[in-house]
Parts: sequence; structure tokens; C-alpha cells
Amino acid sequence: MEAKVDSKLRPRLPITAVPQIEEMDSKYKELILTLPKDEEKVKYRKYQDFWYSERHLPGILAMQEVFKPRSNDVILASFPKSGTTWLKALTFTIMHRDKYSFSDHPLVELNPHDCVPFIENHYASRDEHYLETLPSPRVLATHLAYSTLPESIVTSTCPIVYICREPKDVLVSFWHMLTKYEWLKEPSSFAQTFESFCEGRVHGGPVWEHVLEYYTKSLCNPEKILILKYEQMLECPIDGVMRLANFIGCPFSVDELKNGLVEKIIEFCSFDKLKDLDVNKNEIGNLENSYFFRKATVGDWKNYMTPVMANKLDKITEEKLRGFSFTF
Ligand code: PAP
Repeated sequence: MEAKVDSKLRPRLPITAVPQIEEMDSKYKELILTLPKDEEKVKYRKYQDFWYSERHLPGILAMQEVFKPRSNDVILASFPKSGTTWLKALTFTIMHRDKYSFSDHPLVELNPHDCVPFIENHYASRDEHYLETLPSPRVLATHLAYSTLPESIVTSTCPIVYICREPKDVLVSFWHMLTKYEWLKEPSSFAQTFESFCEGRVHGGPVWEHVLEYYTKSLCNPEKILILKYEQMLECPIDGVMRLANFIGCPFSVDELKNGLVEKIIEFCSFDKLKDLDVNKNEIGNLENSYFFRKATVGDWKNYMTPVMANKLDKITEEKLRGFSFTF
């Protein structure tokens, strides 16, 4: 049977729909051009202590000024390449399990990033109206640091689920993503990306501060922010999915548990299942859907980093986490 997509859901616009700053007509342009910038091939600018892709900053500033969550929105937050795609698939499936059956599910026809849009990307591509067309309850996502979030999200009752991942694997995943973008005519070498990452000059960087902000806020307000770890989710997805469902106010009933629904959702959203769908092989549409599915393992950094590099990154992590009760 052909899956029926919710009439309101549609594929996101490609990243090329976001103009470069030079071509941009934005009231934020003047301010953005005064921000500290890197000199790498991808232009990042430092805004409120974090580095963000320059072409996305007008969208980020607009989101800060304009975005208003609905009281029943669920917000997914993450540093890039930390398991966002998976978290989107799981949360969307858990939240809408009464609305869609597995055989008739939007995730069969749409990439998880279309089912759960990144708020700032829709502002960046001037497609923010789309967010208003989505029926409630919405699941929305962001890569913004906690301190960059619009005040309206911070003060809302919306739960925030944050997923994090060990930085060495994040970096390797991030670099692979960069090598894929055709518009980056000469992608950076692994060594260059490694240095930028260590200095925090990547979208949303530095990773350590990104994680620690959400982590420390979750300690003060555990009902508002749930922290999930990618590695723990891979090791024990049942535990992760149960915590996620409880946190967003969609706990599984006794009957659902008895019928193995948790296991079925895990299987439906698994890497092997999602990556083999036509929509995620770039066979339909012009979006970079296959880029989000690579290996999904722990420890792939060993295949890319020299012991010196790994040691350097571990030392930075150790230093940054000193004094916090958080570990990756
Ligand atoms: P994004 O920030 O660009 O949205 P994100 O989804 O956070 O990316 O991270 C991508 C990683 O999640 C990839 O890791 P890898 O490069 O080390 O392989 C991707 O393979 C992994 N991933 C995607 N879908 C799943 C899934 N269903 N289960 C587990 N891991 C997944």
C-alpha cells in the first residue's frame, strides 16, 4: 500500500535555497557582517559565543525575534551529527502513533528532517510560514545552543529533548557530511576540519559548551530538558525510547508494551530500515537525504584520527568537562 503523507508535511527546501550573505536582502545583514568570522571555506561567524554558518544567521536572528512555540510543541535540540535524524524519527513516531500505522506512515515517504523541521532553517530559507501550517502537536528541531534559543522557547512549557554524542565520532560524521556538499567546491581536508572543530569553529561549535549548556539547564529543570546520549540509545534503545515517550507525555500503555510496540518503533526507526527507503537514497526529490545515513556506529573515529589527534581531542574534552558531573 502506498503510504499517505499528511497533507501539511512536505520536503524541506534544499540548502541552496538559503542565499549567501552577499546576495541576501536581510535587515540583519549589517549586524552579521560585523561579527567575528573564520577564514575557512565554509564561512562561520561567532554569534553569542557560538559559531554558526553565516548564511544561516539571518534565519537564526529572525527566529530569535519572531518564533513563538505552541504550548504543546516538542523541541528536539542537538549539536550537528549527534543523532538528530534518529531522534526525529523516534519522537515523531512515538508522538503520532495513534495517527499513523507503520504501513501508512509519513516516514516511508519523507526523510525524518521533513517530518520534523529545523526551525532556523525554515527562517533561513524564508519558508517559516510552513511551520505555522503544521498541525498540532508539532515536533520541531534546532541545532542552536541553549543560550541562542529564542526567549519564547526557554520560557515556554514545551519540553526540550537534547541528544549528544562523543565528540570524536561527531567530528568524523561532520567531516563526511562536509565532503558531500557539491556547493563546497573544495571541501576541507580532515586535518583542517579537525583543527576547526577543536577551536569550535563549526556550525553550533564549540561542541563542549553546546552540550554543557543544555546539561546544566537540565539539572536545574529536569522537567523541561531531557538529555539523551547517542551511545546509550544504541546500546539500550528500549530504555531510551521509554524515557523519551514518558518525557514528552506519551507514555506507553500496558497493552502497547505487551504488544511489543516499543520494539516495533525501534525497528521502524532503525538505521538499516530508514537508510534503505527510496526517499533516503536520494531517489526522489533533490535533497541530501542519503547524507544523513552513513555508518551509525560508535568509535569510527579510530579509522580517521591519528593517536595524536585523538589524544588532543580527548584532552580538550577532559579540560572542558572538568568541574561538571557530565561525561560522554
Ligand atoms: P544532522 O545534525 O545533520 O541532522 P545527525 O542525524 O545528528 O545529523 O547525525 C548523523 C549521524 O546519525 C550519522 O552518523 P555517522 O556519520 O557516524 O554514521 C548517521 O549515520 C547517524 N544516524 C542516522 N540515522 C540513524 C538511526 N536511525 N539510528 C542510528 N544512527 C543514525
